[in-house]
Amino acid sequence: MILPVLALLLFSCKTEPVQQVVPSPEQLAYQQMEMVGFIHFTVNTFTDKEWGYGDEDPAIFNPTELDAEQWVLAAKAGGMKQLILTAKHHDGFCLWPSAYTEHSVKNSPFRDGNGDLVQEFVDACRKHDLKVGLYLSPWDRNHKDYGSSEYLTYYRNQLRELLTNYGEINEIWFDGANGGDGYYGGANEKRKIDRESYYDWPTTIALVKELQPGVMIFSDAGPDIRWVGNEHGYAGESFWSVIDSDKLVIGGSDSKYLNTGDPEGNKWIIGQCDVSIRPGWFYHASEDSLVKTPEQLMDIYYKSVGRNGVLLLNLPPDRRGLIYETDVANLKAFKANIDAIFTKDLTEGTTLLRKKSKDKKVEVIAELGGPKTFDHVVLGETIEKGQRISRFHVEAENEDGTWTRIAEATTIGYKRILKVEPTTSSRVKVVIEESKNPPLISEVGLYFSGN
Ligand code: FUL
Repeated sequence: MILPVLALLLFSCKTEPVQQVVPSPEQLAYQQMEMVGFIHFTVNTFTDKEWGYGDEDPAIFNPTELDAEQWVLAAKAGGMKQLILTAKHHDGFCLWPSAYTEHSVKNSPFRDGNGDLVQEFVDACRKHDLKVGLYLSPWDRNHKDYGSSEYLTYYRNQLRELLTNYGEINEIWFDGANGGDGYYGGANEKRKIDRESYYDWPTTIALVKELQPGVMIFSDAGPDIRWVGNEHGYAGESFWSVIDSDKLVIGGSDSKYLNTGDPEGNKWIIGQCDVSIRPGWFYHASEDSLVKTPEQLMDIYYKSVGRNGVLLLNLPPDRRGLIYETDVANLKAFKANIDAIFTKDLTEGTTLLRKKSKDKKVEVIAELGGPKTFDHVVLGETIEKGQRISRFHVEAENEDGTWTRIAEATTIGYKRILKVEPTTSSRVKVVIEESKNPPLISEVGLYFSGN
């Protein structure tokens, strides 16, 4: 049951002793999407590689049945609210006919060299009401100037193209892989860059926000959305949306730190849990039998969305330019599973009591009006007011009036999903043990997977 914010404020409107970092309205809306999708597609799909060297002949980019609407419909059926396309991966090949390079779709057989896959992607997303994100790899193993300041001009020119020619773009994704060997216009050498200074990120970020004021920027360091430090889709068991931005560097942040966040941090930066539905980010026929099962995807869901993160699930199209049948089927089964569990909230229409225990702990008690059986507890904080709770537990009342502890954890944030042993009870209590400021619970839900 969702609790009205006003009642909660009245309940706990004492002094606010500690400064509270809060999300922007845009971040709040982003978090509410819960699941977004990734599309990794480029020359790698045709060379069977994960990282192209940069010397690929554009002629190999030849999807025979490409249909961006099929991607969008699959993602939508899987519960995703946005898709992010690799407009350019590390190999430098551009899926749009950039005016600044010949290394693009314009020199490929795709749509006889007249294609623009970014446009097709954007059109398909808009047609079916998905938000649009673009990935523009800062590392470019094709470009001759990579490593010098000229490349930064090239990179920003490309951002300008992507952020002015395709209408509203909702997210820009800057990955952190950087520098190393590559083709570099034929030099075939190793190029090292200084992660802290080379890209002059503040200038690029300002440009992005100037061109698209509403856009959300992802990187290891935000400013709006951050990496969670692994590519398994797992947020930390304790997971703060707040983090100290001074400790973060794009492409050089401590992955353990990213995986927990920091209640003492100075910025709200949403944690985005990226993972591929296959072992690789790009499609490889050899991995057709290794597509994650609905059960594996569920496990990821609990460890991402269920721990206050946003899940970013990659669905790589194959050489036809279509998301492979197994991937689509498993994705749909995953979503059906989520729907089956989380459709009927057993607290709906019942009373939630808020009180303080004898030892001054805030308790929220759900009166279920008779015994109900559940095996999932879903909690949420009123994150508009910040993420506050750092320890809590859940108890269920027994028939004889005693209480049994059924779950305990640390952070809640936007959403915390706890799987518990099947429990039958008429009253369930959430006890907040530690909280930075007065705790504000916005949601208590109880669900049963055995319906
Ligand atoms: C990383 C890249 O190196 C991988 O190829 C992939 O794109 C992943 C999502 O980000 O930084």
